[in-house]
Order: sequence, then structure tokens, then C-alpha cells
Amino acid sequence: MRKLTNILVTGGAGFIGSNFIHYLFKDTDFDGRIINMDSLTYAGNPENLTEIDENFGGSRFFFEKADIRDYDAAEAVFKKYDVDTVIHFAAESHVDRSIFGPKDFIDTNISGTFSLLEIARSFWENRDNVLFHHISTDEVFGSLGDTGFFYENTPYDPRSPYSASKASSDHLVRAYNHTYGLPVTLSNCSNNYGPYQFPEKLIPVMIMNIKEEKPLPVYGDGKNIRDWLYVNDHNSAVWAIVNSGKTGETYNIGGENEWENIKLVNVLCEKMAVFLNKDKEYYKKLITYVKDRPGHDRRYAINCDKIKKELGWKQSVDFNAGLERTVQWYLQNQDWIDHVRSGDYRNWIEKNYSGR
Ligand code: NAD
Ligand code: TDX
Repeated sequence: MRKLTNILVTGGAGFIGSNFIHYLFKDTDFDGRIINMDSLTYAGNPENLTEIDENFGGSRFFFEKADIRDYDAAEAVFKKYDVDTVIHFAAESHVDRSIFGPKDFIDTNISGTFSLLEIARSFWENRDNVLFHHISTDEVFGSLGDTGFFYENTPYDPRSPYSASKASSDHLVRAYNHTYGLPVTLSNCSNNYGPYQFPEKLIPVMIMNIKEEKPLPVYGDGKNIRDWLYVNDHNSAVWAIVNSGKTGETYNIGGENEWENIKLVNVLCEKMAVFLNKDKEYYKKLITYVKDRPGHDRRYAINCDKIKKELGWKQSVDFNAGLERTVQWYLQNQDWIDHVRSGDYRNWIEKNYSGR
């Protein structure tokens, strides 16, 4: 087990990062400090961590509003808290946005990661017990046909500006380990779902549109397949890696839970009908096939035998229970929804999605 004391979480105000911070405080025996460094883009919401801030703010939890691309600001955070561990979630993460405007993806995902690596390399020179963990995605491996899986050694074949920028950052992280000996670990994960997911990704978009009885936009023929994982199962895997993963290694994390988009949307209609006491067929009639995402990857499926065998990790939330928990969370948190939708999000959606 590594000794982790001052953990810098980048992007901790986003979907997975904020769940990770909740997870660390509530579900692990970690007793050190967490520093959340986030520039609060449209996807970053400090409200996700209000409860943590109220309970641990100023003692074991700290928030620093800083951009990972800003070397001086990020370096000051390393120094201020004597950071020994980085868990790097911060990224531009939405594939559709990367198609409409790739530049932010190149800047944050590639240049931002490069800047953090440079800081870690210089700040940790000649130090032991330090680790840079990089969070990545299964999308770097490309798209699968009807069969097969992504393994840790599957050649990279990114096909969207988002996945190309993540692939590039993965290569940089490995290069810093190989060239400079920077202690790193990496993980490539499949699609996450759960509370606090920004309402532009499939599951929250569908939950909200069903609730508001709006059209449910299914891209293309709806037969694209994703492998869904409950966000806390991703987080327990990351925690296992940063504690016990081998330096220099990559671990795949997946749900072993493949769903065609259209089937998943139908299930959401059925669950929402139960929660809202409505007719599921009424909701299903809202399903609207829309123009396909350009370059839409057909199927993702992760083989995660390595982390299971080597670190004893496994998924703990079954899809039915996880979806119900997620639906309930969105139904109970209308204020959160109203806040995130009142900003840039609404303008962006209106600009890019009108008429789709
Ligand atoms: P998200 O978009 O919800 O959150 C990203 C966070 O990073 C936000 O809080 C944002 O403010 C912050 N951020 C963005 N640019 C920044 C910058 N330049 N400086 C500082 N902070 C910045 O993303 P997410 O879904 O939580 O994804 C987190 C990580 O996990 C990403 O690296 C993503 O590639 C990876 N990932 C996500 C999924 C998924 O299904 N969501 C699956 C696999 C991997
Ligand atoms: O309205 C929609 N209709 C639709 O059919 C949306 C938002 C999506 N889709 C489809 C596209 C995909 O096939 O649903 C699938 C899932 O789409 P997203 O939720 O946008 O996720 P995806 O593109 O698969 O990428 C996600 O998983 C991997 C995350 O956003 C990435 O950050 C992560 O790396």
C-alpha cells in the first residue's frame, strides 16, 4: 500500500471527480487532505461538494480555483499543500462539444496535462512516495464491431477530437514515466453514470427530457453500444490503483454491462413511468431518432480482468439498482438541475442543437 497524504484531485467539481471526493470521505479510511483544483468550466459545479465543504472544509478539504494550463497557479497549489499524489480527472469530456469546438479539448486535455506533468516532474524530483494517476477513457481504443473487447494492450485508434486529445495525454503520461521516471499509473474507463452528471450526456438528458415530456433524441439508428459503469465503481477502482497499482501500469475499468442506446432509453422510460406514475408507452412515444453524431463510434466494451485479478477490484452496483438510484437523484435534485442549466449550457445547446 502506498502512503498517500496530500491528494490533489484535478477536476473535482465535475461529475466523476466530485463523486470521487464524496467516495473518499464517506467510503474509505483515507485520513489525509484532499485539494480540489478546478477552473470551474461550464461542467464544474462547486455545489456538488457543499456537504464535503461543510464537514471538512479548511481541515481536510480545500478548494483551489485554478486552471491546469496555468503553470504558475498550479505549481503554487503543489507547493502550498505539499502535494504527494495527483489524481487527474480534469478534462473537457463531452464528445459532441469536441466535434463543434475541438480547441478547448486540445488545450486542456493535452497542454493542461503536459503542464501538470512538468510541475510534478520538477516538484517531486528525488522524492519517493509520490504518484501521478491519470484518468482516461475507453474511447482511445477506437470502435469495436459486434464482437471483441478492449484490452490494456489494444492499439490506440482514437476517432473524435475528444478521444484523440485523451489519447495524446495518455501518451504524454507514459512518456514521462519512461523518460523521466515519473511515478505514474493510468486507467481507461467505460461510460460512467450516476448523480451529478452534467445534463448533456445520454442518461441525464433522457431522464430530464422524459420528466419534461420533451422529445428523446436518439442518434442515428440507436444501435450504438456502450458499457455502463456506476460512478462509484469507477472510483473504487481508481482508489485501488492509487493505493496498490504497479507504477507505470495501465488498468482498464469497465462495467461488463453493454447496452444498445435505444434499449437503454426504453428502460429509462419504463423506470421513469414507475417513479412518476405514468404510462411507459406515453414516454416511449417521445423517442425521436435524430441526425447521427459525426464519426459516431459503434461499440465500446472493456475487458477488465487485469484489475480484477491483480487488485481484487470488482463492480458492486448492478445496473438496475444503479439506474434507479440515478433516476431518483435527478428527480430529487431539481435545484441542482436548474442551476447547471441556467448558465452557459442552455446557450450552447440552443446554438448547436436547435432543430436536431
Ligand atoms: P466533467 O466534464 O463532468 O468534469 C470535468 C471537470 O474538469 C469540471 O469540473 C471542469 O470544470 C474541470 N476542468 C475542465 N477544464 C479544466 C481546466 N483547464 N483546468 C481545471 N479544471 C478544468 O467530466 P467527467 O465526466 O467527470 O470526466 C472526468 C474524467 O474522466 C475526464 O478525464 C474524462 O475524460 C474521464 N472519463 C469520463 C467518463 C465518463 O463517462 N464521464 C468515462 C471515462 C473517462
Ligand atoms: O442525446 C443523446 N443521444 C444519443 O443517442 C446523447 C447525449 C448521446 N447519445 C448517444 C451517443 C453515444 O452512443 O448515447 C451514447 C452515449 O453518449 P454520451 O453520453 O455523450 O457519452 P459518450 O460519447 O459515449 O462518451 C462518454 O463516455 C466515455 C463520456 O462523455 C466520455 O467523457 C467518456 O470518455
